[in-house]
Amino acid sequence: MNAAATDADTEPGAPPPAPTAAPRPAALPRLHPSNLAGLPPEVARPRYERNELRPGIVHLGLGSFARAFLGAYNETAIHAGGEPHFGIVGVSLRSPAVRDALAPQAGLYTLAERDADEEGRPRQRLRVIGNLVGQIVGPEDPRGVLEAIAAPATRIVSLTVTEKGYALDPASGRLREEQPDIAHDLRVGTPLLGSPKSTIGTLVFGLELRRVRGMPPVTLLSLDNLPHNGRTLQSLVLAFARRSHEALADWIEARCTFPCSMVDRIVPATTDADRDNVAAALGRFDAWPVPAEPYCHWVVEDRFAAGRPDWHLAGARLVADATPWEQLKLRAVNGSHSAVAYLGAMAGWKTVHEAIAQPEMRRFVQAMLAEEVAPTLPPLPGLDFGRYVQGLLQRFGNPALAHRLQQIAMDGSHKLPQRLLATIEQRLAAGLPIARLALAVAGWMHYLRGIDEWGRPYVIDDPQAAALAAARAEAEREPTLHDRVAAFTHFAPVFGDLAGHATLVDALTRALASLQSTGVRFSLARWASVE
Ligand code: CS2
Repeated sequence: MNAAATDADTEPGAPPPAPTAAPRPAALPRLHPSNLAGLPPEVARPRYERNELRPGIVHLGLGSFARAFLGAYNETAIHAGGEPHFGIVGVSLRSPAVRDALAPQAGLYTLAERDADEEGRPRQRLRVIGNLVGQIVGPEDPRGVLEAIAAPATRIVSLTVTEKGYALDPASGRLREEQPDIAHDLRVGTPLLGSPKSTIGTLVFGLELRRVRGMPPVTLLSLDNLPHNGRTLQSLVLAFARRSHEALADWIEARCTFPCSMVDRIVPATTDADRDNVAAALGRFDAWPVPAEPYCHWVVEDRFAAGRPDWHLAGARLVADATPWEQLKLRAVNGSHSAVAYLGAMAGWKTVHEAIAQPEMRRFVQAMLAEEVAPTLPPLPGLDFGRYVQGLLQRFGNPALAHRLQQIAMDGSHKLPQRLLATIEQRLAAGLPIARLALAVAGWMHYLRGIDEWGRPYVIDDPQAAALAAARAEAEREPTLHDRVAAFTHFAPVFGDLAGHATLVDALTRALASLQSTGVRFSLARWASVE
């Protein structure tokens, strides 16, 4: 199968649809409810009546993360005796690829939880997941998506549409009304006059149908790596709705809820090798299995407008305020992931596993987390940060996951603000040093040149790629590296109020000079031990 057919194909802004039909090993039957009974005994499978599941959740963005995270928690909760009213209707917002792969399997797919045993030998636990009860492809059936959101049975509308799917201006926190899909949907204005193209427009139009039909409210649940993801989603939805009409905005504000959540599970894109491996283990062909680490962690605010599945039975932590967890996750897990991705890709390493195995990288990440990230985090009773970091390094070192650095490097302009720059801003305000965080940001700036230390070119996969290239070209006109860096920090979507900040510009200049002249490995070693 075409290697480009990753989960990203289902997300907004993703490349054009990739070919969908994976060549199927001739001898193997397709994974299907009719042949579950013959699976090897060690493969977990639905042990409940699938026909009794009711579609209570509409999920937008049916990529690998949603299937490995929401689908897995939901499955465990159902097995643990949770009520069967929360089957998932998955909505692909761009491409039919996932639907084409899973429809012949009646929505079944395999989750391959992978790590290594004590001797370092890769191992996996296979689980066939059964709670995906329906699929809709937005561009084919936009009305169907709105009807699903408006359906009487729907109680939760959840989202994994990646950072860029929200049309959020990260620096100001506002809806980007000029973004073409949003501008289109604002012009259309109401579901009576046409179909939406953007995620936020889709939500608002669906909610409008609910409201005019007198349906009960729903919970809107963001599962993306955004700061205050629930509150952020709420303010974007309300900003859009207020532009349509006040009564709708008031109804949403008064009746619907938007819990914040912290989601954590590493889910690399599926490769053909994964398909072959899973097929061999199942004795069935699954066109789109999902590999993931065994670890998963979900903290979600318990504010649901119309009930929720018994996700706590599956280990989800239901809390009043998810903020401290979310900051820990975004700054420690995602912040170091991005640092490893940009610096590692420039050094020519391919996967997180390979990059974190380099002693310089490991020491650098440890130092960045302990010295610069930890002091900015709110207290979390019972959390031993040192152990958390050790666990994280072990997760990054998982030899059974080929998590490509280029996958994490995608969409940097939408990731850096909450992963690295918020931490920098907080430290600068307190007069604290930022050298290591600055090396990570400089790693991204260095990466934007599009060619690694071995002279190998790659594509900058970022919705702002053209604007970033223009900003770089503009900065290049400045006479010194310091001036060039200063000019580049005026790229507002990423740096916001930090534009031209003297201490930041100094730190970035030192880091970039070192990366350019001595390379990644040497810079990592030096910055790991800097005072
Ligand atoms: C990664 C995340 O691709 C990325 O940007 O940093 O997807 C990361 O793997 C997850 O957030 C881990 O929970």
